[in-house]
Amino acid sequence: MPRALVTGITGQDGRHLAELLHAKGYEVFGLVKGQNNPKAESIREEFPFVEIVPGDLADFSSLVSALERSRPDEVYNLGGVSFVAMSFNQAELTANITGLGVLRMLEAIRLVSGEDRRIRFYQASSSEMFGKVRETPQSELTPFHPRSPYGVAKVFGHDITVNYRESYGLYACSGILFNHEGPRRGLEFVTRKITHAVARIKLGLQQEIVLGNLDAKRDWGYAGDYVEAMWLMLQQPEPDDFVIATGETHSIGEFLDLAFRAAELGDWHPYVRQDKRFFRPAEVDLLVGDATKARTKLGWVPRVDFPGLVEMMVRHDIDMESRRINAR
Ligand code: F7E
Repeated sequence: MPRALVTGITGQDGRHLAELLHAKGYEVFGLVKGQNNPKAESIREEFPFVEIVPGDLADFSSLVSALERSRPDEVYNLGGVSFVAMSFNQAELTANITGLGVLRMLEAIRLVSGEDRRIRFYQASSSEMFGKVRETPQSELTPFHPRSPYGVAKVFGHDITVNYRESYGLYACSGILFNHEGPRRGLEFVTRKITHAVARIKLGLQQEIVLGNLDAKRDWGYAGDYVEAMWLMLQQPEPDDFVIATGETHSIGEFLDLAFRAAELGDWHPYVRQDKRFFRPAEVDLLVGDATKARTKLGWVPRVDFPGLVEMMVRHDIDMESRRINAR
């Protein structure tokens, strides 16, 4: 039975990946930080097959212990600060966990795996590294120009992954994933913030949605499709880096169009208010990925399209909020 250690198991991608690995017959270990972390409890309830391993990306020795305990064939590093807006307020924390955390894990793998370099490593890199984009669409060859402390930390994580592969022969891959969403997305991210609010407006629980910049454009895919690409990257004869994206870009306005249509609410303009609070000090205006390499070498293709994604999220949130009302 192959064994995998996943950091960030309590997040959206961690949950999707835990399910995927379990279905493929893996023993799944999830790194969880802190004492009595309530998120660990929710993982135990939702995924009883996951073995929780205590540890923190800020603490090198805890990573060594986690590797010794889980003895993984594969490590998926999905942990860290993932909310770009928050990284502006907690830049040092973001650099430490999202950036240096990658180095700590790589170094722990190097130490624990010794000469045989058996452990395969996946780094969750991000399209935020492209930031103020130098070309469109963005591919593995596009230079980086990050626009947030998060993007800067991700560039470090990406570069150090490539460096450990080239320096020590580690099987280390970096997946440059464009935005990927779904019903498990946190409510702070714009897509889920919108679909959750749309559901509540539909059910008469809320009157408006307060948002920031509506002009930003993103390449949005479905998280369930994207974790498959992570796994595929670690099954190849040679490690490499891949852009994972749909190749389509849409504005927040277009997302609103589809979300309001899915809930049969009509025009969204009367419901949406903009507030400076949700604007960022520096913005990433346009992202659209070229995933040709992933398609050709990994045989990866996204299954859920943009309208399908928005509808899935709106439906889920209407069901969730309706159940809440009925449980009162
Ligand atoms: O923002 C704009 C905001 O927070 C998308 C993370 O998974 O994907 C994600 O990063 C856009 C931005 O995601 C609101 O200014 C407008 O232009 O949903 P988001 P993100 O920053 O693109 C990348 C690939 C990652 O790696 C990250 O970890 O939406 N926007 N109004 C808003 N954004 C939020 N959150 N809230 C608003 O009210």
